[in-house]
Amino acid sequence: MPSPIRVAITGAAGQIGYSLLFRIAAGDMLGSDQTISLRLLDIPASTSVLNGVLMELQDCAFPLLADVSITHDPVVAFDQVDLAILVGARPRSKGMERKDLLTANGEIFSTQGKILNQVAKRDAKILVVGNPANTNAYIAMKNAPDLPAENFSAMLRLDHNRALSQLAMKLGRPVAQIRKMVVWGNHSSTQLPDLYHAEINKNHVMQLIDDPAWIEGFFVPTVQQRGAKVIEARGLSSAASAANAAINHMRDWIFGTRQDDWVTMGVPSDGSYGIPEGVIYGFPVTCAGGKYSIVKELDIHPAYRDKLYSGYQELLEEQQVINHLLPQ
Ligand code: NAX
Repeated sequence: MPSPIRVAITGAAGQIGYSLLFRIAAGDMLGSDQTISLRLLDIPASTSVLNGVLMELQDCAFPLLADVSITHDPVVAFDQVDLAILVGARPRSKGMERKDLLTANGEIFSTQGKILNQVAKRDAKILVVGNPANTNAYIAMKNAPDLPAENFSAMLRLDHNRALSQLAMKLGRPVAQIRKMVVWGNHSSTQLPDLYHAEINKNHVMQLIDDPAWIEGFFVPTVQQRGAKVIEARGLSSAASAANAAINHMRDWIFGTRQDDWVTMGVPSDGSYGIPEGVIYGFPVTCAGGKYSIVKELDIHPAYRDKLYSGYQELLEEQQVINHLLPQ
């Protein structure tokens, strides 16, 4: 069996952490032939909870879990890591302005970016889940100038999966048959789920949708507002589905996307689709050999062109708030 892959997870005592760690340790992310060394990071106030999570991981006796350690020091957590999943972030508290949340969380990701820059493996793959995910990923990337920019990504896979499922339910077809979904832009309510390229058995799904009004009237708003609906129903934000999406994101990035398909990842823009460089944006990507490539030259639905740009503008507005956290 190959030597263990070192995986750091921040916010490990949180609710996404609780759904994520056990699946990773069971082999869902890296396969059943790969041992794993888990580095779990959380803040000192969460030490007791993290200790409980550690005990439960030990009690599972996972054959693939070579070792697991807990810490509140990111230098220890990120030391020589191959993969880092940055989940830990502050929730928005009552009365907190969005601007204050951006700054508070931005500070976490600027510190973690600097430390990853110092101690992570030079080819470490880093996924940011903590919100606002795109901007936090951008902050971490900018504070880690010695790591390749393309090794930083933000999670839009939950939005992508939500879009796949809504379409599958509408068509009464298995989700696995649907290919070429994309959710453009920011992981926020400006995100744009786009099914105009989607296919089932090489047929465009548009040929199968009998009431096109469903797209803008139901599909798009349902995907955009799904997170809020889950909070409304559960009293807590999405956790198991977010953990599942993080696993999907990492697995596809490492092992590759399937033939004739793509997935959505938040990645640094290269100017594709008129989105200027300088933001981390949700694009359709294919992955092979541990690298992603943005799918180019799709025909964008005319009504969507301005919407794609709105997502970019929102990301620029977010960046203005956290500009002081970027190396000048
Ligand atoms: P929880 O509040 O349950 O857990 C967050 C954990 O992070 C806590 O244990 C906390 O102590 C820890 N933490 C806070 N600051 C930290 C720091 N500086 N270093 C390490 N750990 C730190 O939140 P949870 O439901 O797990 O959600 C975590 C984040 O994911 C939130 O920002 C949430 O908004 C975001 N989400 C992102 C999604 C996406 O699709 N990108 C979807 C799900 C989720 O809403």
